[in-house]
Amino acid sequence: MYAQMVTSEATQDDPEKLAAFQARIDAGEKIEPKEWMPEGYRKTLIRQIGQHAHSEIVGQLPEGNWITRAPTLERKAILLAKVQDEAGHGLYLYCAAETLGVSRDELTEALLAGKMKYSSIFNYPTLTWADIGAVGWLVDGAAIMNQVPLQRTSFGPYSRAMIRICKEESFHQRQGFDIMRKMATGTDAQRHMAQDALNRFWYPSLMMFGPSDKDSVHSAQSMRWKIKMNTNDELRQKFVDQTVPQAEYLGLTVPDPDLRWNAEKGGYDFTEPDWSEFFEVLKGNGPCNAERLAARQKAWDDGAWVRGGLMAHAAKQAAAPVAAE
Ligand code: BYC
Repeated sequence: MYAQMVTSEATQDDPEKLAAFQARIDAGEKIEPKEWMPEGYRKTLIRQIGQHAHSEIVGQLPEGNWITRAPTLERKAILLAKVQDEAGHGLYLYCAAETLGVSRDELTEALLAGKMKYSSIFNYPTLTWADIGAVGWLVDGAAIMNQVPLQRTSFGPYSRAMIRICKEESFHQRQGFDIMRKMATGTDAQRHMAQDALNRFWYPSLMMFGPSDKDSVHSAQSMRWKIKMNTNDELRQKFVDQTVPQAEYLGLTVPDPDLRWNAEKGGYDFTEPDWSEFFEVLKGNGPCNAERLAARQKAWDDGAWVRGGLMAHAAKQAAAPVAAE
């Protein structure tokens, strides 16, 4: 079903309808689920929203890994709340995808079959407590940079989900920065851990924005449809410009010897990530790909009895005669 919806290139869209649709997008109107939309628009949304939902759910794993080892009760409570928020974000996004005619089960099965992606960033391990700081500061920071413009995306349910998600992401980023501040101003060993976390998470965070514009296959059409509001390189540049002064404030060094302020362009020149590493991670060869998918597969298998029970209950309810008042 998912493959049929997403990989089929054939569209029978009427040119007049297409033009009227594009005019609505250009005028800034929101498109709602039951309204006519081109097949390509629907498929692109299912792909992007579905991948985004999977990222939120898989994103719980590297952070959940530290709940039992958070250094204080307060840090534990905060991290627990953050990880629960990610589950909620996944839920909003699966619901938005469902309005396009694909079920949450189908999306999960596509993920487990390797037909859908989730963000490359979650294929990197969280080795120390400082990594939880780096994830909040850099990974949630990159997520916000990407998601704030998506609040204005053209598809109504996606846009509304983004508004709620962005509010919570801001808190997530603040908690990450707060952990980094504490570590960076702590003992030598803590400062070393903070620097090490920045060293390992800097380039994977830059990769979150997707390949460079020349290699981005979907950007041009997605921007015409306002499914995406900016190119990958535009957002990456904004992220670097916002984050470098924060690293300086923390007294940490961004692991890029060629990082320079470029007054002419009003932004930093920086070294691109190693794109061959990015594409290897996308192919399933990152440090944690197998572990992440195995965890999702186990959760899916362990939940089979709940899904089965709910479906049996729903079928029984549907078959039962309506009780007289
Ligand atoms: N990882 O043509 P392009 C978060 C794929 S986490 C994996 O530029 P597009 C959070 C791309 O899918 C952040 N795959 O694609 C959660 C495409 O392959 P397919 C999640 C990537 O879609 C918990 C191919 O590369 N955020 O929020 O126009 C804790 C070519 O790329 C990645 C979202 O998902 C990647 N990094 O642009 C903390 C935001 N980058 O699909 C934080 C919504 C690219 O043809 N998504 N690919 O097989 C988007 O804005 C866009 O989908 C992207 C990619 C900018 C990510």
